[in-house]
Amino acid sequence: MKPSIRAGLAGVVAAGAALGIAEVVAALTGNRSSPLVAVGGVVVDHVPAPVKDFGIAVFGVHDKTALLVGTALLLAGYAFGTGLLARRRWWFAVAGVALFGLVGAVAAVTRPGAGTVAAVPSLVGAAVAVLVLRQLTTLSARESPERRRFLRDLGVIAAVSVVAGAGGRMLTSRRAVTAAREDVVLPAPAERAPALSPGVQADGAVPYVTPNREFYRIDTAIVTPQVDPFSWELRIHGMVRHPITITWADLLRLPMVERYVTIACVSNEVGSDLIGNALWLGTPIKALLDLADPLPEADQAVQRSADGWTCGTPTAVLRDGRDALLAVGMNGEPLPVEHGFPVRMIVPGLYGYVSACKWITEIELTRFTDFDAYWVPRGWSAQAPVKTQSRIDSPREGAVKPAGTVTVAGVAWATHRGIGKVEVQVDEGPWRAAELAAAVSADTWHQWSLSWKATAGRHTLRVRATDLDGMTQVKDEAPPAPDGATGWHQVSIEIE
Ligand SMILES: Nc1nc2c(c(=O)[nH]1)N[C@H]1C(S)=C(S)[C@@H](COP(=O)(O)O)O[C@H]1N2
Ligand SMILES: [Mo]
Repeated sequence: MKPSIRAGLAGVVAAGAALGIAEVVAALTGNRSSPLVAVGGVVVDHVPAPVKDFGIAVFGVHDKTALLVGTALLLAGYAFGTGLLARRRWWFAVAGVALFGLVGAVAAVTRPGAGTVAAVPSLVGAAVAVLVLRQLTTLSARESPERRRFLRDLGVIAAVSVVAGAGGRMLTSRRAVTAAREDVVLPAPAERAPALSPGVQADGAVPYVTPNREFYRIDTAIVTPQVDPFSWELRIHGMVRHPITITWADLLRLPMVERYVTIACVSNEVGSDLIGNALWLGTPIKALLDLADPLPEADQAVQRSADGWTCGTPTAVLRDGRDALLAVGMNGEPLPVEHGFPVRMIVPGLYGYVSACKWITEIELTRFTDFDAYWVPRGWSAQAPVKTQSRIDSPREGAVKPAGTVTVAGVAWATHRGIGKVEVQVDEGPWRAAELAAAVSADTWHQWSLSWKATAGRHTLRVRATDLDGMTQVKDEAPPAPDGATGWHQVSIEIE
């Protein structure tokens, strides 16, 4: 490699290190202090209109990408030149880096609402660039084997810079979305949920309404998608007569309803807890679908999230009048980020993987024969109504209790069909009807309880539910795949 190329590369990597570190510092001092974001903002604000129009005309919708690529090329050229300078005239190169840092700092400090602290990321970045440039220039000037060290250090510093930059940007967007969520004011519902009667809660069962912090979470996201509500859009398209796109502001103007709905994961094992009941605030999806006017053949509504996950719901289910909601609120607050902020789907009666798309950005009307959503090629059914299930919450497996009256309690669900009865069996004795607590609607779980006169010894308690169609929970044990576990939950306990 020619000495001049090495020197230039050292300059480019030093600039990369500066930007990477600056992103990390910016994540701590606030989004707009990032030199990239600040300089970008200044440029966008000051580009003369004809240049902007030219950019849009030439690059079309990609004008932002073109701006970014153009800026990166300019920067790389400048950094290459600085690297060349560093070989012969070190202090000129330092001045070049300082100028680079100063531009970032001034841009950041003069952005609307910024304080002097906004200069810090640019200045720290410039300092790091000087150190990196010093190190690489020294190595590059020496004879081999130092040259090999030059290449190694170059690579390591470049890699660390990329990781730091990406990590910093991720942290920054996380903070920005958290702040945006805190500022959200949810609209008042056109229809409130009825006040909960104390009769919904059975002693010994989990809370009838699951607090957000305790609500189960299932998704494929390695890092939680950070979706800014103000750039959020939902596109309804595909086999429709009138494709539509709505923004966050459009959505919040639609009539909202409040509904208690229990959602469950298909992966829930018998007796397990991948299920929760919340008060959702949202707008019925039916009205939006009616506007888009799906073609009669479009039997599948595929929902797609900001991170590309998909699920397919029967179009008919979304339009049959049930409370299928495009939801924005959960238990009185905006959706928590990990539960889909700003917008998700909630559909009573179907497992989450075929209905409850979080961070939703798209609904594409299509046919089940034409598209398999995320979990279908992985061995799960395309159609998945929630199976009738029940669970004993107390006593717990392995509990030791004194003889006398023991309250057996838990939850039962057959969402959207509703629970008709719950029965409990002690050992191989007769099935006894449990007392069924009230429930707001067929779309939520029911709690139940039974007083049992416990005698000394080891006992097995079993539960089974029957839905309002008269179908009793399936006894045969089956694993969750492909469309939901079956079997009766039982616990073994000891009475002293
Ligand atoms: N974007 C996205 N949405 C998703 C998923 C996902 O992986 N990605 N998982 C689904 C599954 S399998 C379930 S059970 C529910 C869980 O919702 P929760 O995490 O709010 O409880 O979300 C559904 N929505
Ligand atoms: Mo799930």
